[in-house]
Amino acid sequence: MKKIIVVTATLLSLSAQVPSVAAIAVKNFTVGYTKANDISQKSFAVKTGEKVRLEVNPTETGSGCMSSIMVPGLWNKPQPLVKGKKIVMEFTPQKPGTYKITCAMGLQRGVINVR
Ligand SMILES: [Cu+2]
Repeated sequence: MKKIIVVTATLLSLSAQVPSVAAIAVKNFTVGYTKANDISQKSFAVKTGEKVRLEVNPTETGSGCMSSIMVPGLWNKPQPLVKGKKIVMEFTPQKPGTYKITCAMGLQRGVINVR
């Protein structure tokens, strides 16, 4: 009985040393948005296989054509730009290339370079 307890305790201490999934690196970008300047950073560089988290914090509500944001090929669901409403787009690029950041109809406002 004593032996079983010792083995169990050893296994528990070993498993505690295995890195958790949460330790995987995420490339974080936090940008603002205004109608006059659009997103506050227009160009982003990331690596294939790297998890990307792109956060947009609009301080104004968009109107007309550029009032939504998406990244065709990486984030395909247009998100409305609404004052005070945080947008979070998370994706892991699988192929190198140049991905446009656009409005819902595909007009370019920025770029994500994946190498
Ligand atoms: Cu548009």
